[in-house]
Amino acid sequence: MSDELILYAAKGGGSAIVEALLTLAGQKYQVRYFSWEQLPDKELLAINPLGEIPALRLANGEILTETAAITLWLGDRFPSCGLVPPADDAHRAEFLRRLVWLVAAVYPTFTYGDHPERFVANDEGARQLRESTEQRCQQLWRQLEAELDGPWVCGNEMTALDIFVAVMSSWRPRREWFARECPKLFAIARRVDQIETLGEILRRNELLPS
Ligand SMILES: N[C@@H](CCC(=O)N[C@@H](CS)C(=O)NCC(=O)O)C(=O)O
Repeated sequence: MSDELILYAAKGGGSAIVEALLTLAGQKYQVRYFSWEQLPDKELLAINPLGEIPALRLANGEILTETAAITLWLGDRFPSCGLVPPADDAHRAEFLRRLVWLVAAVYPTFTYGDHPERFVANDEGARQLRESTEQRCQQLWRQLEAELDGPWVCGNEMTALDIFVAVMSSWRPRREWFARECPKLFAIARRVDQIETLGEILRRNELLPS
């Protein structure tokens, strides 16, 4: 068994967040990309019964899924990388609240909006679900935009949450909408793009033009 971390991924998906976090944590990893047409893939279903990326195979063979869990695991394992504010940090509670909010409120708008046909019986229902999840997604981003009071999502230091924003703002309604409607989030995403190693990952994931 490989003692290297293996990331199960799909280009442009939430696995791009984990690629960036592993890179910032200075960890070597292999990436196995599935094509979107392949999903849900048999091999991936055996790794993650939800059939979702990202999934991370740890050196001991254990599988870690869920972006928030992977983020917190990285923070515990590599505390000096600054991705997760430590327990006694003034921004810890805000970090935890926003991390869970991103995966529990924003991410599901894509779960239902990307594949509405899985959840409703007919085309009209699918169209409505796609439309309502897109509205909800925009409303949530506006909420975060209104709350922000620092250069980064959690104050003066970049954290893992800024990486979430850079990747997720490349999804619907996409960066042009953020530039217009959520300029603070857009500025955060642009600063992340400009970090050389992260810009490379975003380009590899086709989230930024190459
Ligand atoms: N709760 C999961 C959500 C992961 C997720 O929704 N992944 C999407 C791609 S970004 C996926 O694998 N979609 C493929 C499918 O549902 O078939 C997390 O936070 O990691």
